[in-house]
Amino acid sequence: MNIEVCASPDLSGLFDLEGKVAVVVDILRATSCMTAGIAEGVSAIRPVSDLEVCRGLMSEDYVGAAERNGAKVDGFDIGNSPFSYMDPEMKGAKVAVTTTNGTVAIERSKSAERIIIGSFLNLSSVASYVRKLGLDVVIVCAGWKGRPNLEDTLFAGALAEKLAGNYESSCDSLLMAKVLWEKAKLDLSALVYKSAHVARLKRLNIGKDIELCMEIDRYGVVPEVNAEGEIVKAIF
Ligand code: 3SL
Repeated sequence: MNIEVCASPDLSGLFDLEGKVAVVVDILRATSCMTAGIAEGVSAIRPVSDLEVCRGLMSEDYVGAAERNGAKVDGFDIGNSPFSYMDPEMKGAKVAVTTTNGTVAIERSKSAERIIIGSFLNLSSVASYVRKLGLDVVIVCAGWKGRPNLEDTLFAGALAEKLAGNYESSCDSLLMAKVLWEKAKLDLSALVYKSAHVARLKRLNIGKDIELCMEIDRYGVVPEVNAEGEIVKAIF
């Protein structure tokens, strides 16, 4: 099987996702929120890229989650903190979510055979599930407004390491991700704390969110987009 990395949603047109599994990643923080939410009992998450579509879903019994440029959008129930998704009151809830980059990356992955949600929080489970699916893989990084970013690229390297032996590749983005991961893995936070997005988020005082998003294998779940376009817990 083959594995590639799409370093930003703006590059997705260069990848043929048909018949493949897209592993979408937005470490800070969208896919970490989705992983934590599904693991802690949120029943389904509907990702949408449009703010007004998301607002409309709030009248259909969805909890509305919206973030732009890191901040919660006025008028929505929650923003984009994993701790909001982990709130015991969210057990059984359905969430409609829109974020600056993460939900765009999911939207751009629509032509894939399967879309699964990756984060450091569920790294090993994603690797096991991907191996079980036995399809070619494209890791779709959310990046930041069309640019690649450090933390999603690191995840791509970490997942590639877990899949080594089963997958081959001639993708330089994957090679770069693996080299970066190899250098950073012993002290992941030290490097991520130098990233542009951590600097951007500093004004929001969300150090505890960042720490949580760096935890490896806190959860054993794999969120997956189902036929209705909702993210639910994959059964495997
Ligand atoms: O861009 C996104 O989708 C968000 O995850 C960004 S933030 O972590 O909420 O700033």
